[in-house]
Amino acid sequence: MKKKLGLLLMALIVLFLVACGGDSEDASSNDTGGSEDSSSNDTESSEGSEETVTLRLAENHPEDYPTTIGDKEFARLVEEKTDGRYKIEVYSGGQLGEESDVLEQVQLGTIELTRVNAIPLTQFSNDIGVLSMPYLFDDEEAKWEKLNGDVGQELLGTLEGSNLVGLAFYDSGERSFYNTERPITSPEDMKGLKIRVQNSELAISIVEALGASATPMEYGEVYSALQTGVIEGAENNFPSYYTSNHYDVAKYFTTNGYQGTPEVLIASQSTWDKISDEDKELFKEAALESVDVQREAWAKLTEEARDAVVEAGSELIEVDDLSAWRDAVQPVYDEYGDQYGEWIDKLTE
Ligand code: GTR
Repeated sequence: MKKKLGLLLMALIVLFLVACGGDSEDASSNDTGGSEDSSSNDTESSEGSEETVTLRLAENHPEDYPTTIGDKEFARLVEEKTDGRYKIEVYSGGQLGEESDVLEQVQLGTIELTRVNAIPLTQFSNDIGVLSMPYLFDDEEAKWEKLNGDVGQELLGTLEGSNLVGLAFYDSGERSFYNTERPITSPEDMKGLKIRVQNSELAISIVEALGASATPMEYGEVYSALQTGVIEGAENNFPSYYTSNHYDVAKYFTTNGYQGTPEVLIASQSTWDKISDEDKELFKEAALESVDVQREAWAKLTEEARDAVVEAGSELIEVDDLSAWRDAVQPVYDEYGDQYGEWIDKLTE
């Protein structure tokens, strides 16, 4: 009896050991699969060895749009610099939601990274609004020296406390007005037009200073709003006007390039807090190094988009002398000048 019990006990011990061994193998292979398939912020496995952490980056533009090209270069560089400790998967085409929903999720940490325009960021850092002041920058190269340098980093730092961490700026050229109604040659022609704007007080102020009425709306809703007459116009750069097909429904494009707001690469604070200081530096380096590739793609698509919309029948109303437009937005400087004075000096001196 004793012998039988002893054998049973031994068999149980062997079974237990086999089961444990099997489990640990499964667990580690599951971990690797899991972190590749879904997002995970755990930097270490249960054994303490390092594994790949997969992060998702939300992008609202299509696959071959310049910001997506920048995101992918950032992803490539992060993977390379961290020796594969981090992998970033880019979800383009708004798969993860519209810009403001994505921003909320990034704040919550349910999406780890995103690329957004700087205008919607104004609701989290007033200071960042300075980048959307009309006719702020005269010289593109000087602008990029500032944005890629200390002033740019200082501005991104003003997001602190909003659960968003700004990593670098991407090019978004200049925004101009387009509409379904008529050729707009001067600010007076804007009177009474219903214009879609991004979700920002400053964007509303600018459009109102021009005598038009501003309707804040998500980017993904603009095409049908133009088509159905809910709005009569919008504003954006050539690449967005083209790839969103807005040119299909709003063919009068006035080249008054009134706003040079850049794009921004953003990390969630909760993701950021889980990254080691060394790796944070590598992320920042990767973000800044990806800017050149993004800007090159930007310049290329801007040309192509301009040609393509003209080819498709858009009417470009060329504005050579911007002085009337600059005068018309003066009330915006009267309203925001004090608030932004110091930043304007830093960015343009
Ligand atoms: C684009 C920008 C998008 C989005 C869009 C908009 O230029 O790249 O992220 O902000 O404008 O007007 O909503």
